[in-house]
Amino acid sequence: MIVKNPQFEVSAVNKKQYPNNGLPEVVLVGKSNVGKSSFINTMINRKKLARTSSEPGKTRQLNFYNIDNLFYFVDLPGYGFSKMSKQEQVKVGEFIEDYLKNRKEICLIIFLVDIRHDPTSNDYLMYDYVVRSGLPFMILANKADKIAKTKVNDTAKNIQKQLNPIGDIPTLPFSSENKIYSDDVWKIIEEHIN
Ligand SMILES: Nc1nc2c(ncn2[C@@H]2O[C@H](COP(=O)(O)OP(=O)(O)O)[C@@H](O)[C@H]2O)c(=O)[nH]1
Ligand SMILES: [Mg+2]
Repeated sequence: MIVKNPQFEVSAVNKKQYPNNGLPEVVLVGKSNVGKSSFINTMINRKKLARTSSEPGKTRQLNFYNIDNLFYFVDLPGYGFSKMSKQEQVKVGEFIEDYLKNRKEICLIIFLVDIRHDPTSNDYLMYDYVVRSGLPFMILANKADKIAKTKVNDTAKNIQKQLNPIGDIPTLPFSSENKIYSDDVWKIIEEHIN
């Protein structure tokens, strides 16, 4: 897909601020710094539309990016942010869970993990939220540029084995630094927004 006119639309801190035009939503989920905002920028070919690197003060907001009036990328708050208090982490967890459970517009969840590491305990917790939401999702093993090219596919498969031993959830490598990975992800997105 060639994106022509991506627009940042709204940072929502409560449901009333969510868009109400019924466009499907593709949601980015993953721990802080895993690359959710960078993913959006890479897919839409804009260096800085989505704001990268996390801001501890603004954890409980959803950022909606309108992609050519076809769908939204929704940037969820990251979890596992070390500077966040336990209490705040619980609140962020509830905020995310509520959105995933109740938002009818969600058509696909993109679950990002870091290809360089085994999934963390927070990743497993979040994975369970996503599974329990019953929504379609895929796993992206991000920052693939950080490991040897020859190891990328096997490492992504290994991450899938850990999170999804049954092997029914599409799992692909990704890198915001390297366009070659975006085409396969676009294919899956296009299947879900139509
Ligand atoms: N090498 C590399 N760095 C990345 C990649 N994706 C994100 N980053 C970097 O990781 C940091 C966090 O990215 P960001 O998109 O803000 O993560 P978010 O907190 O999940 O939204 C930034 O310094 C990015 O430049 C990637 O695919 N490869
Ligand atoms: Mg971000």
